[in-house]
Amino acid sequence: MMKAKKFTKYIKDIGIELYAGVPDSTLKILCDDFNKEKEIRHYTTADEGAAVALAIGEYLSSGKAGCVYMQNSGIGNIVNPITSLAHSDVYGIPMLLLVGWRGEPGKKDEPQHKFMGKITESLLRELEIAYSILDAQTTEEDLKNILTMAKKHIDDHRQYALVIKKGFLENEDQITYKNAYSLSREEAIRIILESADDQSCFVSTTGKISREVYEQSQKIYGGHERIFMTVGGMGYASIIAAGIAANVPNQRIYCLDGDGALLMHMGNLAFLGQMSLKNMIHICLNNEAHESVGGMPTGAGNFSYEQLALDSGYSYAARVDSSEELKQELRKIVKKQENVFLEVQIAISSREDLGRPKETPGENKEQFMETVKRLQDKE
Ligand SMILES: Cc1ncc(C[n+]2csc(CCOP(=O)(O)OP(=O)(O)O)c2C)c(N)n1
Repeated sequence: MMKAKKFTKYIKDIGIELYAGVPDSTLKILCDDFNKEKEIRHYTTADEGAAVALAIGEYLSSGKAGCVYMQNSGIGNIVNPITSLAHSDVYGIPMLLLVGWRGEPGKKDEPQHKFMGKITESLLRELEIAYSILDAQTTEEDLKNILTMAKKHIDDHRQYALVIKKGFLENEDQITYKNAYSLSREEAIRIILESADDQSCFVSTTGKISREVYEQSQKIYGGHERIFMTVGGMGYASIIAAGIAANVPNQRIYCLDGDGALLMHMGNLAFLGQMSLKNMIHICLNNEAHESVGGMPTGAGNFSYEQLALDSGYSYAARVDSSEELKQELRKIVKKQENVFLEVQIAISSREDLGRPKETPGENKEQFMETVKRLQDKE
């Protein structure tokens, strides 16, 4: 086990000054350290591919490799800039990748991590990225040797990855991130679900939002067959919702999005503005943070998603930060037949004992599809 501060120091020692990525729970302690460190340049990017691009810019302007960190699901987002730009067959841009390993074979984890966990090593091999695995047994001496090897790849204009297992980083006092808002996400979700009619369906985004929607749906509706949880594919919930809404014009589809997820594929907002669906209500639960993986700031700061939605072509948008305002807006919105966006400013918090879906994703999919069909047949 290693202290995050020490790990960062060893990386700095091989000449890396730029640190960029998207937070992950396996790397929470390290992300906290990057946020505290005064001597490094640290940026939280909207997606992992952008962090790779930032490291490319770093190299082009300084000749120094950058460090890009991510959950292994983020490998999905780096494949294009790595294969088509950074790989030695193209520009040959070196960088150090830190990859948090979810879904490690043989370890219990959520279903959305299973396949990516299984193929993480083979994907890196396929991308011709040499790598080492760091775990609870990795000593300082091991790390020094691994980084000497990484440096050789970097000097040879190649990428090198450190695949980090849970247990490598020593648990220490973690930062509790705060913002200026008091409405809890769970309360906001409860109010939204309670305000919807019994024909409405919901698409929820990756992380704890889906877990809270699942629990609240169970409490309020006695089941969860009207919700589709976007358990992976962070950033795509709104487009999935649009795909559904376009086929079921007489039903209202709510998308419960997160600010981090919305940022990750923000270009889609312009597409949704153009699609102009009259039966979709897009709600961004904005805590200015990646709460589900530890509450680290998104990097967008106090950004107006309401304004962004209007500029993207939504015909109505509003911003609220209290239960009363939220209830009022929802009463207004349900009367509209418009392309609606609602930004809800919420606190960075969640319940320790928050549950997880009990069914498999496949079972949930079947239930959701049957429900959508039944509600359509009733029309
Ligand atoms: C491509 C990808 N990168 C990173 C993650 C890890 N991850 C899961 S949830 C989450 C935070 C989402 O933040 P936000 O949408 O703001 O919702 P919040 O958790 O704050 O409610 C992250 C980074 C992921 N699932 N997929």
